[in-house]
Amino acid sequence: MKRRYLPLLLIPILAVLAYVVLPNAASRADEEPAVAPKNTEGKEVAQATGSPKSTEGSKSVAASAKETASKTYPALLPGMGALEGKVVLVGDPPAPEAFAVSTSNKDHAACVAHVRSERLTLSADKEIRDVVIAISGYKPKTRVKPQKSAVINNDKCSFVPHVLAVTRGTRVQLTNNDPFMHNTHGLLGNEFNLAVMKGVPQRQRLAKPGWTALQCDIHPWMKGHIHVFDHDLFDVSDAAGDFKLVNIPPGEYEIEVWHEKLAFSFDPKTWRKVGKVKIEAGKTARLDFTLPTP
Ligand SMILES: [Cu+2]
Repeated sequence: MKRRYLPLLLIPILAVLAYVVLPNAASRADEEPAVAPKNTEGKEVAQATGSPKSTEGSKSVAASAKETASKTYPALLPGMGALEGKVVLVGDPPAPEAFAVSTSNKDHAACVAHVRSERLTLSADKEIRDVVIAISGYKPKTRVKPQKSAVINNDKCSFVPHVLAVTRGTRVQLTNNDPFMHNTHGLLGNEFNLAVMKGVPQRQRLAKPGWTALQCDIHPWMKGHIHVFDHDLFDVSDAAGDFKLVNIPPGEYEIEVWHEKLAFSFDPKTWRKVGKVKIEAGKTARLDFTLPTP
């Protein structure tokens, strides 16, 4: 390789370092704790974006709760079992992380009221959103099919959902609700960089299994994650910390998890193991587990 191209090699290395190191380096803030408010019925809801005091923030919270409520799972097939459970933080929630929307950013005014760090989103009962739960080392007998639908929306300067898990080969649709441009930049596992305008969705095939980090280069605080699996026995916990895996062949399995802040791993082989389960045909096993506060 010619010497003048060598500095180009530094670009992806610096991008990865910035992604991994900077959020951890920024730790102290006067931000409100990342604990969700209760809604009028006393049920906890996700504090998806923004201050709960602002009108726009309240709308976002309502939208997030609705999104969670509408999550559906396939029907249980004959001879198969299921697993469900809840993941809760044990210990005191950590201090909120510093989170800054640069005042020099052209979209500062449109974004600042709505966004916050989503590296740890808890309900009022410390239930954890965005934990990826999977059956460890599962190898399906037939090659997994791509999912028919998967969407990441750029909404009020956040990726929604913050963490997406899909089967290998799925084409994720990238949409934009904001009246200005975002770009969705995938790093590590699946590399891509697509500009996304309102009303002009983009599609990206996710061919590589493993972790893909997402960022928007126009709004550098926008971060997200995609996990791509070679099987379909996984889920991402919702705002109430709940998850469900359906159509598991009967047997004994180990369950492993990933979380951006509480159970982070670069390598799918080193995900945190949280328990063993026995799956029986026609039955739904249960595994509730905790993750310790960092
Ligand atoms: Cu953006």
